Amino acid sequence: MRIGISCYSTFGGSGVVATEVGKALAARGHEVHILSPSVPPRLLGFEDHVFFHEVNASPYPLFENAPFSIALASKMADVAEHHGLEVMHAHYAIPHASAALLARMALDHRMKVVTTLHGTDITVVGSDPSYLSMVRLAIRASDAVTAVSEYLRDETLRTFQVDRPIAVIPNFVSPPEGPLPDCRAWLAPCNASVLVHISNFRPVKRVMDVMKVFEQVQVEHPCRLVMVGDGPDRPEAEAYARERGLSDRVRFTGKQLDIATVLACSDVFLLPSATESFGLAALEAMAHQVPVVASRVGGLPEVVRHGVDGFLEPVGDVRAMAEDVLTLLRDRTLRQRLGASAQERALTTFAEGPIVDQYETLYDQVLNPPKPTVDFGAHPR
Ligand code: GMT
Repeated sequence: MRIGISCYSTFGGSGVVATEVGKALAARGHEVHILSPSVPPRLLGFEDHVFFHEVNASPYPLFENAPFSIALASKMADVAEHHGLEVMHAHYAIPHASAALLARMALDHRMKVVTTLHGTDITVVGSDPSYLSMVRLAIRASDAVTAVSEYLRDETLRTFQVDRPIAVIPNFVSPPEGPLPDCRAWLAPCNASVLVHISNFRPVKRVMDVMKVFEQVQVEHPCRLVMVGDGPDRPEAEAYARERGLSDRVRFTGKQLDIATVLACSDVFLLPSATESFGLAALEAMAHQVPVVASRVGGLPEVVRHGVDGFLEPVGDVRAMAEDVLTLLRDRTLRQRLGASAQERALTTFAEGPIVDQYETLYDQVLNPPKPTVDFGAHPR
């Protein structure tokens, strides 16, 4: 098949998933064209059957903001026309799905549109009145729609009051590639334990809860906190670390491509989000045998089993999360047991191969829909 994949290039789960799906499909021999404002972080190096197309919205004095959605739709139509794309897979509804529908019109429906909903495109920004009607149209008019968790599918049906099938195709992870450098010695000297948080530091991630959990834990157990990523709430978290005298125990790494090295030397992963449709970062931690302490919210319970792969607590319950972390840090056997079961779950239930199969089957279905059966009624004799 010849497949277009449209996604954001910022550090974030939807771009990661889109790129990994694209690479996996290319490895199966499909021709994959990735469209994005810049090269997505996971699209490193040269990959056979993968082609990248940069989307640029040219400025013009009349524009207050150059219309990215139109430039994206235009690029989709051009790439589809010149490379004979059969399917455009839009990751994140705004604006990728709407742009794909425009491109499909421009191509007189010679290309199918598959939309994958990721999370805040439904739960936060997508339900904002300034976007809602177009997100609803994108959901109704795509040839197929997928959601990354059952929670997100149900939220989509409820919020947008649409009546159409939405396939749940969860996110996936690959086994860690080793050997990885051992950074524990310099990250956490004197055998201190390592807590880690990875996100885009937006309000939905509640990074101040991460700081407060760590603050409580470090009073009772020697540990360090590694904060990976960047975003609007990083300055507040850094200020908190300074004001509370925690700076020598908290390391803000900024955005990192090599999260595997950090995860390989971490003891607990923290994800106290206000909402999370899936929690890809938690799944990546699990793949590295790192148990997760997270909020019991959204799709997280579909990924992390409470008491089996980690612990889930109500949103904002910093005390309970700190207790869970201490339980894990104090009991090495428990931590190893939860870490092992987390890894087993990540690499079986969320293994790349069977999940990419589901996308491949879906493309096949939109390209070759079952023929409607014609009922000629009973023949009168
Ligand atoms: O919503 C975001 O934080 C951004 C979005 C993305 O584009 O990275 O993340 C969402 O999609 C990820 C990949 O499917 C999921 O793992 C995240 O849970 C989801 N984020 C939220 O629901 C907050």
